[in-house]
Amino acid sequence: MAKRVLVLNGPNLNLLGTREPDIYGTHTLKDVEALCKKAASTLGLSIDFRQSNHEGELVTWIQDARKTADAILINPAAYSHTSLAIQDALKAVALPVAEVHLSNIHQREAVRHHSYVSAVAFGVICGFGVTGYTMALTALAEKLN
Ligand code: CA2
Repeated sequence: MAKRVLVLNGPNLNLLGTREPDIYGTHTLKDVEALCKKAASTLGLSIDFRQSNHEGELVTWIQDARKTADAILINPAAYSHTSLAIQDALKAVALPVAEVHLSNIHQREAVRHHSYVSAVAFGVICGFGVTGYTMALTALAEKLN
Protein backbone atom coordinates (compact mmCIF):
# COMPACT_ATOMS: atom_id res chain seq x y z
CA MET A 1 0.00 0.00 0.00
CA ALA A 2 1.19 3.56 -0.74
CA LYS A 3 2.65 5.35 2.28
CA ARG A 4 0.55 8.35 3.32
CA VAL A 5 2.02 11.81 3.76
CA LEU A 6 0.09 14.61 5.42
CA VAL A 7 1.20 17.90 3.80
CA LEU A 8 0.44 20.85 6.06
CA ASN A 9 0.67 24.53 5.22
CA GLY A 10 0.43 27.25 7.84
CA PRO A 11 -1.02 30.75 8.00
CA ASN A 12 -1.19 33.03 4.97
CA LEU A 13 0.13 30.39 2.56
CA ASN A 14 -3.34 30.51 0.96
CA LEU A 15 -2.17 33.89 -0.39
CA LEU A 16 0.73 32.36 -2.29
CA GLY A 17 1.06 33.71 -5.81
CA THR A 18 -0.96 36.84 -5.06
CA ARG A 19 1.69 38.99 -3.29
CA GLU A 20 5.43 39.21 -2.55
CA PRO A 21 6.50 37.18 -5.62
CA ASP A 22 10.12 38.28 -5.05
CA ILE A 23 10.14 36.28 -1.79
CA TYR A 24 7.63 33.48 -2.37
CA GLY A 25 7.49 33.11 -6.16
CA THR A 26 4.49 33.17 -8.44
CA HIS A 27 3.01 29.70 -7.86
CA THR A 28 -0.31 29.50 -6.06
CA LEU A 29 -1.01 26.99 -3.29
CA LYS A 30 -3.16 25.06 -5.80
CA ASP A 31 -0.05 24.82 -8.03
CA VAL A 32 1.96 23.52 -5.07
CA GLU A 33 -0.74 20.92 -4.38
CA ALA A 34 -0.67 19.78 -8.03
CA LEU A 35 3.13 19.60 -7.96
CA CYS A 36 3.06 17.53 -4.74
CA LYS A 37 0.40 15.17 -6.14
CA LYS A 38 2.46 14.62 -9.30
CA ALA A 39 5.65 13.95 -7.30
CA ALA A 40 3.75 11.70 -4.89
CA SER A 41 2.41 9.49 -7.66
CA THR A 42 5.93 9.05 -9.09
CA LEU A 43 7.27 8.24 -5.61
CA GLY A 44 4.45 5.81 -4.75
CA LEU A 45 3.09 8.04 -1.98
CA SER A 46 -0.44 9.22 -1.32
CA ILE A 47 -0.86 12.74 0.00
CA ASP A 48 -3.41 14.68 1.96
CA PHE A 49 -2.73 18.39 1.26
CA ARG A 50 -4.10 21.02 3.67
CA GLN A 51 -3.73 24.66 4.70
CA SER A 52 -4.94 26.45 7.81
CA ASN A 53 -4.65 29.94 9.27
CA HIS A 54 -5.38 28.54 12.75
CA GLU A 55 -2.77 27.09 15.10
CA GLY A 56 -5.27 24.87 16.95
CA GLU A 57 -6.57 23.38 13.71
CA LEU A 58 -3.02 22.49 12.65
CA VAL A 59 -2.42 20.91 16.09
CA THR A 60 -5.60 18.82 15.75
CA TRP A 61 -4.65 17.67 12.24
CA ILE A 62 -1.17 16.70 13.52
CA GLN A 63 -2.71 14.71 16.39
CA ASP A 64 -5.10 12.96 13.98
CA ALA A 65 -2.16 12.01 11.75
CA ARG A 66 -1.23 9.33 14.29
CA LYS A 67 -4.05 7.25 12.78
CA THR A 68 -4.12 8.51 9.21
CA ALA A 69 -0.56 9.18 8.02
CA ASP A 70 2.92 7.65 7.87
CA ALA A 71 4.80 10.95 7.71
CA ILE A 72 4.26 14.70 7.80
CA LEU A 73 5.59 17.40 5.49
CA ILE A 74 5.00 20.80 7.04
CA ASN A 75 5.53 24.42 6.08
CA PRO A 76 4.44 25.93 9.39
CA ALA A 77 4.86 29.48 7.98
CA ALA A 78 4.98 32.10 10.78
CA TYR A 79 4.11 29.46 13.41
CA SER A 80 7.58 28.02 12.80
CA HIS A 81 8.97 30.89 14.82
CA THR A 82 6.39 30.98 17.60
CA SER A 83 4.60 27.69 18.17
CA LEU A 84 5.59 25.34 20.97
CA ALA A 85 2.11 23.82 20.55
CA ILE A 86 2.94 22.63 17.03
CA GLN A 87 6.34 21.37 18.22
CA ASP A 88 4.65 19.43 21.06
CA ALA A 89 2.04 17.93 18.72
CA LEU A 90 4.70 16.82 16.22
CA LYS A 91 6.73 15.29 19.06
CA ALA A 92 3.65 13.48 20.35
CA VAL A 93 2.72 11.84 17.04
CA ALA A 94 6.26 10.54 16.60
CA LEU A 95 6.05 10.35 12.79
CA PRO A 96 8.91 11.40 10.49
CA VAL A 97 8.60 15.14 9.85
CA ALA A 98 10.10 17.12 6.99
CA GLU A 99 10.03 20.91 7.38
CA VAL A 100 9.90 23.09 4.28
CA HIS A 101 10.18 26.83 3.75
CA LEU A 102 9.88 28.48 0.36
CA SER A 103 12.27 31.28 1.27
CA ASN A 104 15.72 31.06 2.83
CA ILE A 105 14.69 31.97 6.38
CA HIS A 106 18.36 32.42 7.38
CA GLN A 107 18.77 35.23 4.88
CA ARG A 108 15.81 37.13 6.31
CA GLU A 109 15.03 38.97 9.59
CA ALA A 110 16.63 37.46 12.72
CA VAL A 111 13.20 36.49 14.11
CA ARG A 112 12.82 34.00 11.24
CA HIS A 113 16.17 32.27 11.85
CA HIS A 114 14.80 30.01 14.59
CA SER A 115 12.09 27.42 14.02
CA TYR A 116 10.50 25.43 16.87
CA VAL A 117 9.67 22.72 14.33
CA SER A 118 13.27 22.09 13.28
CA ALA A 119 14.05 20.42 16.62
CA VAL A 120 11.51 17.68 15.87
CA ALA A 121 12.04 17.38 12.10
CA PHE A 122 14.40 14.84 10.59
CA GLY A 123 15.26 17.36 7.89
CA VAL A 124 14.70 20.99 6.95
CA ILE A 125 14.66 22.45 3.44
CA CYS A 126 14.55 26.18 2.81
CA GLY A 127 15.18 28.63 0.03
CA PHE A 128 14.37 26.41 -2.96
CA GLY A 129 10.84 27.72 -3.50
CA VAL A 130 8.17 25.17 -4.42
CA THR A 131 10.87 22.66 -5.41
CA GLY A 132 11.50 22.27 -1.67
CA TYR A 133 8.19 20.41 -1.39
CA THR A 134 9.18 17.81 -3.99
CA MET A 135 12.64 17.52 -2.45
CA ALA A 136 11.05 16.82 0.93
CA LEU A 137 8.63 14.25 -0.54
CA THR A 138 11.58 12.48 -2.17
CA ALA A 139 13.41 12.39 1.17
CA LEU A 140 10.29 11.13 2.98
CA ALA A 141 9.72 8.38 0.40
CA GLU A 142 13.31 7.20 0.94
CA LYS A 143 12.89 7.33 4.73
CA LEU A 144 9.62 5.34 4.62
CA ASN A 145 10.88 2.59 2.32
O1 CA2 B 1 9.41 30.77 3.43
C1 CA2 B 1 8.43 30.20 3.90
O2 CA2 B 1 7.88 29.24 3.36
C2 CA2 B 1 7.81 30.72 5.21
O3 CA2 B 1 7.41 29.60 5.98
C3 CA2 B 1 6.62 31.56 4.78
C4 CA2 B 1 5.94 32.31 5.93
C5 CA2 B 1 6.97 33.06 6.78
O4 CA2 B 1 6.34 33.63 7.91
C6 CA2 B 1 8.12 32.16 7.22
O5 CA2 B 1 9.04 32.94 7.95
C7 CA2 B 1 8.80 31.53 6.03
C8 CA2 B 1 4.92 33.31 5.39
C9 CA2 B 1 3.85 32.71 4.55
C10 CA2 B 1 3.03 33.82 3.97
O6 CA2 B 1 2.95 33.64 2.58
C11 CA2 B 1 2.51 34.67 1.81
C12 CA2 B 1 2.54 34.46 0.46
C13 CA2 B 1 2.14 35.44 -0.39
C14 CA2 B 1 1.70 36.65 0.11
C15 CA2 B 1 1.66 36.86 1.45
C16 CA2 B 1 2.06 35.86 2.32
